Amino acid sequence: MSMKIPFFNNKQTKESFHYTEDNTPDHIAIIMDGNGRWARNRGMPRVVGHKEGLSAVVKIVKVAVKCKVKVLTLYAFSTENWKRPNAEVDFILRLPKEFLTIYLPDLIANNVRIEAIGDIENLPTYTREAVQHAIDRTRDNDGLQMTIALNYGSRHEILNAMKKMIADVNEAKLSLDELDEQRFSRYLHTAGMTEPDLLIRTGGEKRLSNFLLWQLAYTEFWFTDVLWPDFSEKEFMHALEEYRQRKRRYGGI
Ligand code: V0D
Repeated sequence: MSMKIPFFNNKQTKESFHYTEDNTPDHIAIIMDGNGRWARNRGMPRVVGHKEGLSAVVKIVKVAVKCKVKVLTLYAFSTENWKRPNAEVDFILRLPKEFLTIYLPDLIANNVRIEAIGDIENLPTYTREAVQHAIDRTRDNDGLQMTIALNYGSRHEILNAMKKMIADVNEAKLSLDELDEQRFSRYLHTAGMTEPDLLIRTGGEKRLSNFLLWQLAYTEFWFTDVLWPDFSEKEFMHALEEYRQRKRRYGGI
């Protein structure tokens, strides 16, 4: 049975009305695909779609806050994205600063904590510094955790985890007998995070594209043809509703 629970967060605004429904996923991962196509459909350059994608991000973050989702992990830039034309890569890597300049105060007002996963060290300084500033600035917030996957690739993450783990074995900090799934996952970028309950991919493709391969082992998948800039509260709520139905069905068998 679902029930609405009014709730005011510590920022006490009229808008900060939260409600919970049974079986709301705690952790949602999203592949935000379809930005380039959104622009092309309008006869505009691809980068216009990426920029339009920014407003969809903040919109969905706010809906997630409202639904009391605990973690939102967004695939913003993959290690494969470097293969795109230089000008597009450069444009995309300037988006975090642009996004945060506009929306960081709003995210802080919503008690959001920003985190990043991926190979952050190998990003341009302007990208890394903008993201690091946001992480530092939101460190003490205890509302929604918004994890940005930046320069992220899952196979790279797994291989890197394995290397660090082997180093610990060689230094006798870990023995092979005590190695299990739980210990291994501590070497991943997502160490300490819960695994996603629901994966959403917009833009019509039905694949993982090297996103969270280990972490998605038991996750429910939900795909939509809607392009990311058009993704709205309505589709997000639809995904949550289908997730709740699936959980209820399994529970009944
Ligand atoms: C482009 C659509 C938000 C997908 C959304 C550099 C691709 C817009 C961020 C963001 C991107 C990054 C860091 C942060 C807060 C937000 C972002 C990138 C691309 C990759 F702390 N949108 N966004 N980062 N796109």
